[in-house]
Amino acid sequence: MINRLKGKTALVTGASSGIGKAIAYALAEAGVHLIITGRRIKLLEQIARDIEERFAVAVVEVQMDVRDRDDTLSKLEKLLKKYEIDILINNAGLALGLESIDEGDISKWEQMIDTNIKGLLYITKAVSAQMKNRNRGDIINMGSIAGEVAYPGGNVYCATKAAVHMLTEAMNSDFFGTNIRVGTIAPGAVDTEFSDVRFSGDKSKRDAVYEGYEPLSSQDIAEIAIFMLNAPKHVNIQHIRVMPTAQRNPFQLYRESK
Ligand code: NDP
Ligand code: 8X3
Repeated sequence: MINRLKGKTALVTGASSGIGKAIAYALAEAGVHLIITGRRIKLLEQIARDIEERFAVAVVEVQMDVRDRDDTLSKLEKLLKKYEIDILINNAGLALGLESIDEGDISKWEQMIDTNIKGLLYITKAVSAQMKNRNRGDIINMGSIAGEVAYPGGNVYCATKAAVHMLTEAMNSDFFGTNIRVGTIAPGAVDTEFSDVRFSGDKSKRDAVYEGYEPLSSQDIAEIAIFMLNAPKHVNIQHIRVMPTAQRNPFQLYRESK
């Protein structure tokens, strides 16, 4: 396959674990220089040095809580003065809890909305302005099957991911006439720290999510991201829904019994 990515620069949000981390490694393997962000700076430092040792790319790690608008925008302003960002992976996100609306925890709702929607917007505004000036750039927004099908207790998380999907549509519309391409990846169950976070570290609840079938891996999603980004310039892959073969939708998950 032709490598159209070598020498580009990507900013990956939420690169300290799971899907974002796997995308960072896959981009590095393709020869892409990286700016990796997240709150857990120690993890980002380890990942950055490991990538630099293994691949011939430069990696800059930046501690960034995307909920903090002023800090995020000021760090991005500095980064954008120094780097030309070709690829933006809007991946940072989380689900918290699984309570029905009437029993929901408002602070959890706010954290999901502030991270999954508002954080994505702050970053996109800053980075896409530079992309527009350069008339080039690729943006991948991490959506979810949860943004297409609501399931019990998913409520606010599902709504944030539906917003992400609509923002991909909106960005494609706003960048009409430019070379900026925008796409969503909407996965079903991926085995990451996602369920540890959702269930506040409750291991039995987390393990139950992935029991009796083969979930998607972060690497599966990274391969899809590379496929989208490596497409020829005139090809804009706007949306990919990807599910484990055992999971056809949130309600049909085939688990092998022990
Ligand atoms: P992980 O929990 O493994 O990774 C989440 C990443 O988001 C971490 O790197 C975390 O970094 C970062 N993050 C969370 N909150 C913030 C914040 N406030 N500021 C900056 N970074 C933040 O889960 P996944 O890899 O699974 O999740 C990645 C994306 O994929 C999310 O958007 C999720 O909704 C989506 N997704 C996941 C699916 C799954 O089944 N796992 C399926 C469909 C979509 P740190 O803690 O260091 O800040
Ligand atoms: C993560 C997938 O189905 O747990 O977005 O919401 S799901």
